[in-house]
Amino acid sequence: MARVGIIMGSTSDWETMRHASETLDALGVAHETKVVSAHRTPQRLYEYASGAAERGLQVIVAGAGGAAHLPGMAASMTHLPVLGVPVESKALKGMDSLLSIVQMPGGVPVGTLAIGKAGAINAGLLAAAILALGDEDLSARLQAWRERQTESVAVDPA
Ligand code: RP5
Repeated sequence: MARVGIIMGSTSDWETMRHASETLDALGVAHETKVVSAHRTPQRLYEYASGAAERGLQVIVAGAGGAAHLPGMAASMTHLPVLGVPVESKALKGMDSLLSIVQMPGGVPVGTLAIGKAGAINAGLLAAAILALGDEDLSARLQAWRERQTESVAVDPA
């Protein structure tokens, strides 16, 4: 059963959001991926976010670009932690996405990550870290992942 729900505003976001999915795959975290648009499919968003906890999801990762209301609207309809990934937009390079996602009013939090691929990878890692608080096996896998990353960093630049 999926523990993390990765949602995105458009199929065009998949190139970015697939990195969150691949990170969760690498850590052995069951997850699902769906296109859910705050603007184009508001009813789908309502049903997804309001039913997420009941379906067993524990964390939602939401990626969107431009006027990126998806993470905030999802957070308004669930008590689950919502991690927002600003997708890089063509017109404003993702600054619009970032500011749309990060500047939530007090009371409805969205954990906002970096713009683009780095943010998607880190959303996967952060979702895993949240779940690892109550899952020793996952915690061990996450620590091993971090150790492998450390070991893979070259000492010499060339
Ligand atoms: C947002 O509009 C999506 O999250 C996407 O990043 C952006 C552009 O969507 P498309 O026009 O490519 O479908 O809703």
